[in-house]
Amino acid sequence: MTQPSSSAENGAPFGQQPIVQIEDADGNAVASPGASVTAELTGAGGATLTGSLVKSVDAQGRATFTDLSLSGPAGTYTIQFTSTGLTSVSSNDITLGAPAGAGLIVTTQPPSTALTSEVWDPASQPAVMLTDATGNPSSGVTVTAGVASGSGTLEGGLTATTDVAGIAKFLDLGIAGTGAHTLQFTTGTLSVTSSAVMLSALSAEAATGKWGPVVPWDIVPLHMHLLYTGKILGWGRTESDGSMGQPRLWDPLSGQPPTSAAKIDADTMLFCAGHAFLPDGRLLVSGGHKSDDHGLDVTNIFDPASESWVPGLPKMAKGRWYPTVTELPDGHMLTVAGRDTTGNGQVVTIPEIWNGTSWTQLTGASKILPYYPRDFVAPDGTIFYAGELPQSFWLDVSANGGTGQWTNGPSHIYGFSREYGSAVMYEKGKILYVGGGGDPAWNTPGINPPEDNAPTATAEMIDLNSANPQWQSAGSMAFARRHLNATVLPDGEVLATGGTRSGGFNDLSGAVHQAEIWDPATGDWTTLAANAVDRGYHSVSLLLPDATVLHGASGNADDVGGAPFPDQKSHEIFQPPYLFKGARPTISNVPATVGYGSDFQLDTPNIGQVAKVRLIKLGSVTHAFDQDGRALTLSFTSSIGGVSVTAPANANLAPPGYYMIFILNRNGVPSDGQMVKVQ
Ligand SMILES: [Cu+2]
Repeated sequence: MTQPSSSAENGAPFGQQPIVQIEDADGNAVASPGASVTAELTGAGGATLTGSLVKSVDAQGRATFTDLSLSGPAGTYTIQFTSTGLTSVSSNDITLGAPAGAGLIVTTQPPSTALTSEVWDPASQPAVMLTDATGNPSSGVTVTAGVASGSGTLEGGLTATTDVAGIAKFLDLGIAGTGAHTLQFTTGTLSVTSSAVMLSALSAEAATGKWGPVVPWDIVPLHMHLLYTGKILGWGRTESDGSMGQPRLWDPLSGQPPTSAAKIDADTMLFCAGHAFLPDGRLLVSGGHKSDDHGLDVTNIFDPASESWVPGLPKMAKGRWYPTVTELPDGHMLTVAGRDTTGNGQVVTIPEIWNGTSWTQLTGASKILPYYPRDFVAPDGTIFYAGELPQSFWLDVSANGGTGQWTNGPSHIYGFSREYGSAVMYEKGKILYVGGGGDPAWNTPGINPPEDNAPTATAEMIDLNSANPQWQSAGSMAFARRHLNATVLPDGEVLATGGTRSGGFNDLSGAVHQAEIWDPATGDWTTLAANAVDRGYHSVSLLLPDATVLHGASGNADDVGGAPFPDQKSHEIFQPPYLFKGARPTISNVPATVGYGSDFQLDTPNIGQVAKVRLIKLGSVTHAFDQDGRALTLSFTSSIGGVSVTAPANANLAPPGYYMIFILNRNGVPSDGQMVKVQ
């Protein structure tokens, strides 16, 4: 190789630029078409290597660098040159001189291109170095950033303080505006101007989000679960030949399509069961399908570690078809309602609790509830029934000597039953119930709730943290919907997908394709992009670790009310607007397990950019409801290398098990979710 200059002027290109030759083991030049060489500064010292750091080799296998320079504290540095698959090589020592006189130089330039208001990636956050009249670094001095040219507004922390090396590193800058801008950094009488940032407007998708293509499955995956392994377990009613539907296990990261997902047979029909995750991440499935309106009394558990069903589990006292399973704070599992094995489709009135080895009936707590109750663990540890009935109820499983007791709660504003509306706990103790209603013929034997023929666009919310919780308006969607799915997003907003605005059970002539999003800060709904496929009865939506939402299925049902329900053996992926607002923060490390009330370290390169930390339980969705869904915002403080996050205070707020943890920047742009077990 040709060595770079052995001494370098601070901030100026080397007089002699390095040339690196690729050679074989015997020292012969090798042409190596397509190869490139990367230059990187090694060793401590705090200087920055700038210029074109990656060079493609020429026909003789030579990489010729043209504009490398060093800036920063005076000292001795070496440059390492690497090329994929080859032994790297280091330069001779380079002596960097002190900067001349008192001065301020830019050691890390802002990005050359960015989106308006984007929080720039940490590697593109500007840094400047301040030296005194003798050329030594000046520490502890505040440097202020501003816009030097361009009409935009600088956002983020506008001051930074020099460290012992004289470096002031900015952490979370961005510019709201379009076109070319430069930054000015000022301290005292000194100032320096950065290279240009060319800013682009946001794409339309930053307002509407974007739907991906229709992805085929072999089945209608109308029950769908995100496992802690990152794989998705899904099942429907039937196979293509009409035989009993069997679960599929699909790994979205495998690159393989869902049609090649492994089929993992269960020995009973899991269609129309209830389900939620156990504390250890296994999936508990309560009941299943004997015939329409008649359930099975079986217990099934899927183990994501062995990717198999646990055999020989004890049965429930009653069959359950359309029950809801809720994980209790103590890790036991509550199953409520559903239709029995025998009789005339009557509701099972007595809940049962799975203690890990067997079921116990809550004989003190008898109530008739419609299909798939929208149940949640409240902050006080009781169960809150949010609907579908207009009246809410509380279930205390420990009352009556452990036999349970229901008490009356507040009523919805909407006067009709919200059947096949969707409900989510989007924040600690806060529930949004949206849409539903619309079929007077869809009766629950033994009760007669008021039913309108049309579904509703209205939404309501309740704060269970308050002393006297009451349902309050949460605005209205642009479209009335029944059979919609509500999904909590990492940023705390709630996405509504699919459903139909027609009256009756599932008239898909009114299928709604536009997604809508609810902002809890404003209470406003915003209409987003439209998907391609009618997805009504038996559709699902599931938040994935990459912060997208899978929306799929529909149909695979007996015809109710004379309208056809086509089988939709597919899903579509929705990228919410936050994925179109520039660089995403990343989580580099998080503990595998966190204990209630403890502080834990979350590592991120996005120092100074974290605006929010969110915890979201892995979804277990069917029939317009995520039975295991909940999300909460965690408090944090900055720490070395990231943030120190405080885990949920107790299991009422976050029942034990697997959650995804996300960090978000001030624009609400989320990281990928990392799996963490709360215990
Ligand atoms: Cu169903």
